[in-house]
Amino acid sequence: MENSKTFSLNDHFLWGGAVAAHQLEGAWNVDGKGISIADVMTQGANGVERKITDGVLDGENYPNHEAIDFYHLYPEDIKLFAEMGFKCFRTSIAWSRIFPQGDEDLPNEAGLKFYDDLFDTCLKYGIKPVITLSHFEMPYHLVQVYGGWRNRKMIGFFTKFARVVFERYKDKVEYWMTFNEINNQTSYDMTFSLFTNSGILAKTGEDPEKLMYQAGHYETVASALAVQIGHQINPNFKIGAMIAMIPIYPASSKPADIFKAEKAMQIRYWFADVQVNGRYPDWLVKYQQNHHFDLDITLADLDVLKSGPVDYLGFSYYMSASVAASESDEPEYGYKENHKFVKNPYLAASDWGWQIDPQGLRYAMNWLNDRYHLPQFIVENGLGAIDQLEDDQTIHDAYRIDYLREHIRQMELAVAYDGINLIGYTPWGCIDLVSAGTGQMDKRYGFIYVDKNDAGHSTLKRYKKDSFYWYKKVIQSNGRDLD
Ligand code: P53
Repeated sequence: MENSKTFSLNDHFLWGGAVAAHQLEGAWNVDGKGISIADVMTQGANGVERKITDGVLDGENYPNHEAIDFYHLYPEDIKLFAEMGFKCFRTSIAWSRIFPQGDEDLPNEAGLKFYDDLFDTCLKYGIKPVITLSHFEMPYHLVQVYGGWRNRKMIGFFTKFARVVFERYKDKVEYWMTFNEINNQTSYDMTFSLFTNSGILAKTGEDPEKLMYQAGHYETVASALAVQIGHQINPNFKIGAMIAMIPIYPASSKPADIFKAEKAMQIRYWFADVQVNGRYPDWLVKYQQNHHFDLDITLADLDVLKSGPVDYLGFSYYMSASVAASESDEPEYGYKENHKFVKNPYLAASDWGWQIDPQGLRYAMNWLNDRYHLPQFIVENGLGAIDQLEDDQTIHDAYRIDYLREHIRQMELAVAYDGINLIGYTPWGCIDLVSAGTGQMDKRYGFIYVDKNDAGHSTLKRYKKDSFYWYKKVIQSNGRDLD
């Protein structure tokens, strides 16, 4: 399929892996770290939601408290990443290590020091840190006292945090992202995602949709300000958006299905529209007026949005979805109507029901390029699966290799034939970690197995899976050898 004339990943292509602080660091209350929103979420299971508790309660199981103890074990883990040949490593900075409560004037030096050491270790191996400022992990104090991102004060707390870490790591980090999967909170069941994205728990009688649009406004303003601050501190910084890219297809070629899919895409991608174009899309201005949301959006905010567009588009890609029109659809195609996904008969799904669609990645890259005309960075992709540690300490994860191979193929086609300017590729959970959605350890993504499971067994020992050796070969050959 591939021929050398059209093969075009350049020599600087950033192969690597991705994680998030709260999902692997553990050490939740060590060296002055404050409680984060991830610290009050219990372990769920496949099909069983995590609970959000009122603070940290005795007798509950909080998987992020220990996670895989990367906080103490990272030198060994980075060494394994280096052995695979990583050029970059995407992680996040736990906001609550730097500002334990979020509203202090001065940062916590021990937290800053941890990331200095972590980034130095990466750089020693020639691995560039790629850093998300906020990955589902704001200080819990900001939820309790200010109500999370429903409050305009959050813009100030976030930009203060951004400024401190930009200053501190300006010579160690070049690639940044502001908010992880900022658009994840557009999902229909907003209880969970409003909390993980925005630290908001809707009160009785409050409209979660309105809260999402208000939080989303403050977050896009904060993101644009962070882009400006970052560029002042180091003009070479590349500061990106980060969206959860789930293309939504029409279930059929029926015009009503096609139009509904278009509306569903508009709803899902308005965050990126604002972060890239520096303005609200027209449909959303109308929608917010029609619904009398009466949001706090000032003219000064709109100027800020204009002056802080992102440098590149980071996105996760795991799956696609589909929608079908129904008789009861309103002409407006409102929020809920667009989130009733139907099964795609052409696609298989993971054990967690995520539809596997490698070609959808190429489709997504084209769609994003046509819409945004920006360099792209695939900062998450992967298969959550149950792995078996054999008696001889091997893990045969052929299903994961198959998943990644097919996605990398499509990604390479998009570069070779569609002209996509792709910066890099960092598969999710390059070492097993705590699932964001379910809080499980048993839902694994890694090239490196961590001996810890949902039933409570844990040695935290690391083992190389078959995919470890495979990915090493992929990187060594710059994506040519995918067998
Ligand atoms: P988990 C939903 C849909 C797509 C991506 O997810 C998502 C989510 C949230 O669960 O999140 C991203 O662990 C996220 C990571 C997360 C990863 O995908 O639920 O950025 O933090 O771990 C995989 O299997």
